[in-house]
Amino acid sequence: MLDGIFGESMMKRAVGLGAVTFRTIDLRDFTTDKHRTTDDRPYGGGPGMVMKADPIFQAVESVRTPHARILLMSPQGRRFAQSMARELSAEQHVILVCGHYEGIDERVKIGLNAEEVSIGDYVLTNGVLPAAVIVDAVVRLLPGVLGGEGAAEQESFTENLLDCPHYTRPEEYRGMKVPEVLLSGDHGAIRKWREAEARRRTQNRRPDLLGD
Ligand code: 4FD
Repeated sequence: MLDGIFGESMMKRAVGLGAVTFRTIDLRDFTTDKHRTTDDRPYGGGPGMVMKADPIFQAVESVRTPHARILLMSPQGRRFAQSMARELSAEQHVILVCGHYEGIDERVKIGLNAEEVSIGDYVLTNGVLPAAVIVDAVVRLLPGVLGGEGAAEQESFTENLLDCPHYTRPEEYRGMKVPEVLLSGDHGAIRKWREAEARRRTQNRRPDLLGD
């Protein structure tokens, strides 16, 4: 799955620019038993399986550098947001650990000094899609990766507001017109309209972004 994502055009451009390098490793390659077991039954009983500590330790230790930041994808984690994407885009080395099953042996988090990160309040079968979300959000912030310079900066969430509505040609489509102000050429009025629309949308859809 990750190799598919890393083969996507924005990722390829980023790699081509030398802005980032990727490496995927398979936890099963760090097991020692015949069945290449990465999970086991939970101590204390109960349903589901738990990711064993050793394959994860071995895998991470095979790639970690002194400055590496280690993230564990988990619904129990700190919530990923644009602010963290910005933070990670300044890191030298990020390692994303994608677990399966119900959970990961707690000693992995402590022993590897790993941070648990969640992309939202839902449970997926594994951490690969959350890791891909983080990679995408971070890579597009790297210098030169997005077409227009600064394009990543002037957008939704950089000032804690939702984005304003956008329009392109034609001026009228199926009876729906482009707001007059956007055709006016009055850049001051356009800026004010966009800001007011962004605020109105944020108030309606995401009042949490304005309030607390
Ligand atoms: N919301 C997320 C991350 C992982 C995941 C898993 C413990 C489950 C959702 C550790 C439980 C890993 C998220 C795998 N689902 N599933 O970011």
